[in-house]
Amino acid sequence: MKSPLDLLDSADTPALLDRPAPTAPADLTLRRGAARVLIGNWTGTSTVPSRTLYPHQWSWDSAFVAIGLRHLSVRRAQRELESLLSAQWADGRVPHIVFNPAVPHDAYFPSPDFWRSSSAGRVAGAPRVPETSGIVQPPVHALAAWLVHRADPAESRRRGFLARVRPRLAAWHDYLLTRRDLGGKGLAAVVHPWEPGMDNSPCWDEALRRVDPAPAGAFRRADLDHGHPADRPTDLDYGRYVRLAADYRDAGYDDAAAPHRFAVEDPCFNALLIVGELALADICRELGVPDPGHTARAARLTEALVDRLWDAEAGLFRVRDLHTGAPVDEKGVSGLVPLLVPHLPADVVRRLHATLTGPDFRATGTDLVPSYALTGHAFDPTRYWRGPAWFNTAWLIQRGLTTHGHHEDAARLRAGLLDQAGGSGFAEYVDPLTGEARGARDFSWTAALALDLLCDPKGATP
Ligand code: 9WN
Repeated sequence: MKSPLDLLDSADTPALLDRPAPTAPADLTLRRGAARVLIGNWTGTSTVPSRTLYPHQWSWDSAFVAIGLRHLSVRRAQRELESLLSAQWADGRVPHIVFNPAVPHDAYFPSPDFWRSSSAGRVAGAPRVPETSGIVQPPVHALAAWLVHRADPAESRRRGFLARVRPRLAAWHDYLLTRRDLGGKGLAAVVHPWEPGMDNSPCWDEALRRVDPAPAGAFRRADLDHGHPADRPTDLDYGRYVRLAADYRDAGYDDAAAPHRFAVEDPCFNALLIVGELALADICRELGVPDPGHTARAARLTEALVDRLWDAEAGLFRVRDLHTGAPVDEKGVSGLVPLLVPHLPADVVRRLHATLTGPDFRATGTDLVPSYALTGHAFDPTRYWRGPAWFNTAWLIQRGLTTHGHHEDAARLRAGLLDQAGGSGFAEYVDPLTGEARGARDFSWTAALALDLLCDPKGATP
């Protein structure tokens, strides 16, 4: 029988089969399983997060997928990122979904006829084709581009990969640092709970209470055709998501004109922006072009992140609600992800590590990190971002632990991620108390990030 790796077309994979494969049988099985998922979810130009639940291209998913794909096919990883970036709007935003025109509208909600990017987003600079959503997701792309380059620098140079993506990545970050600096203090704001990628985190509850939900009969959820209602956001949450997205659309996706009834500064989103700016500085160095200010911007953003979002008493970063101006009194995994940022004050790193391994998140063994504090009043082990443990946040925190020299903790988390990725059938997320698989299976970023940790065991390609 053919191995999944043999199914990759050879034009795509010049260097693939030369790569050293893991030798332990369990690792080999995991690698084959992860490759099977990524090959199965490949559409020809990009990778869907899940064939059933998410049948289009998602922004931060594609970045995570590229990070794993680079170990299978550097060219395919490049294509993953470039297909996403080719849907970038003229104002610099990278949309959170790029729709596949071949997929029927009722396969996912909200569909292209809801967002109407090519008409409603015309003035903001949406492309004529493809249709996209009008909101964004966390900026993991510059880091992904840099890691894809590092996987095979010669091939990347030969194809001019970094030179092509750099201007688009820089425009993307410029959009976030200008039009999205809604608080005026140097951080990027998110204007919809889908933007930070952690849709129904309790961190948004208070801000969402201000939003009148769209009536239940005004839309039809497609997610419940595939996902269990107990694992997914509630109808009330969905009504509010729909209202916020419709208001933004009706304002032409214009950040200055939109009502933005939901506007928050999120620590994970901004930490990824900092790491992305540092990746852009590396990219400039590699291309031999002067750094137009990415290093300095990363330093300013780091200062603003600590200044605006660090809660010394709680020992983690908080979300800041721009309507009340106050930090949100909830402990989400987003508040731990800034461990990724290299130049944090030593005391912040020490406290973050203590919170991560303390009673709220209990990351002392091989369990993945819950998306919300185990001790929190809204903790729910099965419902999406209200408790379940996700593989992308575990990967980010594992990288953060390595960045700050916590190698043993990083190795444990890595072992847990690999074990649970394979053991759960590459689940979208798991119950943090039992490890039981939840959400979609054969989920792309779970496979990609497991593959990455298998092939880059220290989990920290510089
Ligand atoms: C809305 C695709 C996306 C992820 C998000 C995750 C979920 C979408 C949804 O799926 O969000 O964007 O329909 O629930 O929360 O992080 O990018 O995998």
